[in-house]
Amino acid sequence: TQIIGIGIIMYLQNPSDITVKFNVKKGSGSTVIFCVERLAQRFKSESLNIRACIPTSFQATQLILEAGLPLAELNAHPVIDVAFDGADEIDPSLNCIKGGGGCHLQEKLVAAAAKKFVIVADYNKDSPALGTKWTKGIPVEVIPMAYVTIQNKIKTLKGKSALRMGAPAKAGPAVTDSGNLILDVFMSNLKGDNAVLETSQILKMIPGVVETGLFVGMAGWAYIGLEDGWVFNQI
Ligand code: DER
Repeated sequence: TQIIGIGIIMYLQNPSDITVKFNVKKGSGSTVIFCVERLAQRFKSESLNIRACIPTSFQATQLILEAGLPLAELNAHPVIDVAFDGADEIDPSLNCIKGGGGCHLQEKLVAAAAKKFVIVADYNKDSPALGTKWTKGIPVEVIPMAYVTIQNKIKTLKGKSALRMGAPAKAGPAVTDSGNLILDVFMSNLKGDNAVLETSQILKMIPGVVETGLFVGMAGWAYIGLEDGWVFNQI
């Protein structure tokens, strides 16, 4: 019995059994939907041994419930066998930028609790260096009362940032599932493992930063959907 995550985390029999053939779609969390659908299908038709699915967001919770999979929470299952999630960009070492959908805090908590973290994404996300294809900055979740001081600190580090807004769905800033704000941060060099790790550590050290969307050295596998519908398995 294992645990898996897809913007969700679940217990499953064998992650290598999961072949996901998905269309190319963009947006926030759209790719992992195909993964959940396939898991739900196999859960029903093959009695796949999924004990618990742990969501990474409100949206993932809805997805699990709609798919008829067993919903659970991280505190009840702190050790996860496999986590599946999408990404906004993936570099050759499988470092990722996540948080386009603003849920990277919970996504990282779930991924960090997983023995295996698997990315499912389309070929547009496969990149030689982070920041090349995803040009909207590194999503950084921050404590609301400190967002200006954090922006100032980022400036002293020669970076730039923008407060993510909720429009058109909401006036004012986008608010995360944990009640925080998001800064989209532009730092100069994200090429290579050291640069990514260093940037992640520097940002994390700023008081008031809750979590960054840099997932460094966390993913062990990536299933990359190709234009012709096939999936490339990158390890
Ligand atoms: O929000 C995120 O962290 C995800 O990486 C998400 O942006 C991926 O979404 P997509 O599969 O719809 O591109």
